[in-house]
Amino acid sequence: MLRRLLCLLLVLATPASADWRDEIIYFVMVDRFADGDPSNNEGVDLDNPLAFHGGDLKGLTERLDYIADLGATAIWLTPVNQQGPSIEVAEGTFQPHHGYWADDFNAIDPRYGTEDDLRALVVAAHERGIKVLLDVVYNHVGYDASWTVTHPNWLRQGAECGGDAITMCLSGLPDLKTERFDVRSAILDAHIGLAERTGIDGFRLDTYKHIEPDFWAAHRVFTRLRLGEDFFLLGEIWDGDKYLAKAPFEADTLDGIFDFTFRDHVQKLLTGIEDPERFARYFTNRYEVEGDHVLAPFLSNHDMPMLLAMMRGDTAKLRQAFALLMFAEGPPVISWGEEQGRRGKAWPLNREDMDWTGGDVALAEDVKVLIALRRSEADMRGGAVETIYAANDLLILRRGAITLALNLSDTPVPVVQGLGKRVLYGGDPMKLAPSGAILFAHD
Ligand SMILES: [Ca+2]
Repeated sequence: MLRRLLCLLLVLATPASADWRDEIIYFVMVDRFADGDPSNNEGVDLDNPLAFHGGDLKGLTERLDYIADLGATAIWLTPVNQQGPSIEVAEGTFQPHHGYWADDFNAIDPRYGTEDDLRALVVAAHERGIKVLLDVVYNHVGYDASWTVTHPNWLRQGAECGGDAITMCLSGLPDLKTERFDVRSAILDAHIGLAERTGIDGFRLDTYKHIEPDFWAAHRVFTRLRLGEDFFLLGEIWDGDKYLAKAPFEADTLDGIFDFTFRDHVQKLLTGIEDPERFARYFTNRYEVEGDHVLAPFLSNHDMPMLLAMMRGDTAKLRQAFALLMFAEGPPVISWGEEQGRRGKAWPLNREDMDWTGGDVALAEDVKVLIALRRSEADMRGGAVETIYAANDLLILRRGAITLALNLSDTPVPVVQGLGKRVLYGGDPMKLAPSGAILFAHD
């Protein structure tokens, strides 16, 4: 009996991140995904890439079946707090469509919807087995936000802005004095309160490295106390990799960080800048993390050009990238529309609206197959990656009983048949197409 109880306790004590290693995360910029309520389209200008485009929580909820059908098991959505004023930039009027320029952390921006809409989204997502990660900002408020008038002593502005990562005013935004107890109370209560009331499963934490570690330690204590042990914390640390993950993982202030190096190496491999041997060395060593913490690989995010744009629209190479993404350790992250060939160039053109006419349907079908394999083949999620061959424009990697081969040349190559009995993806192994990818199983 005691033994059974101990086993049960061990199961209950499993960290949140252990489950998250198996998730497929779909990233949605709320304003750019789906417009479910035209009545809240204040200031919408579809011709201006810097303006609001009308997407909202209702639209996202209505499209959850699309995300479930793709095979994603979690969504990460951009912040939904009430936003501050627009600003004028060289490119035109810049509205806070992205959600990172908050005015009021205690209110939802009506352009995204209401708190009830967020709650309804979470319920509908959970009904489909999809978890919800909400993006929250603790580092700054929007330009000319209300607190610049009502609580100026809570903010660093102008001459007060420091020169280090913690006290700098990122992009000139008013920097929250997160070292102050009253500021901490206000912002922790706001974000954690919203999470309590809406039942979300975790936070994506913006600008992690711009806030002092002891704030994040307090944050972990409060999220554990009020939201439970399983509440997942995924931090954005620019250039994130296993080295930058070390401090927050050792301090256990985060469950995971985004792996920025993954995108960088995949892009270099597929554009011929990095040879397969060097890539294989990186790929087999990228995932050395403390305990059950995770590094989340991705191909593109909203702060960089889409990978497809960097590969001049070559969708064969994007298929190779997706094959690597689904073969990589850590929960893969897919940006909205990337699966159907969204190819936004540099900012501000990298945040296009989701194409609900389907985009590149054949590509999306292949991505679905790769996602389904990731979910059905346990070896594609668990265990280390090893190199079988990496030279002469050919890369062959193995995870458990699954082998992935990529042809990096522009001529067909035969791949040794002994690599596996069953072809899971990618056609004829005796004639692996230029920029082709193939997955085998041994059983
Ligand atoms: Ca709308």
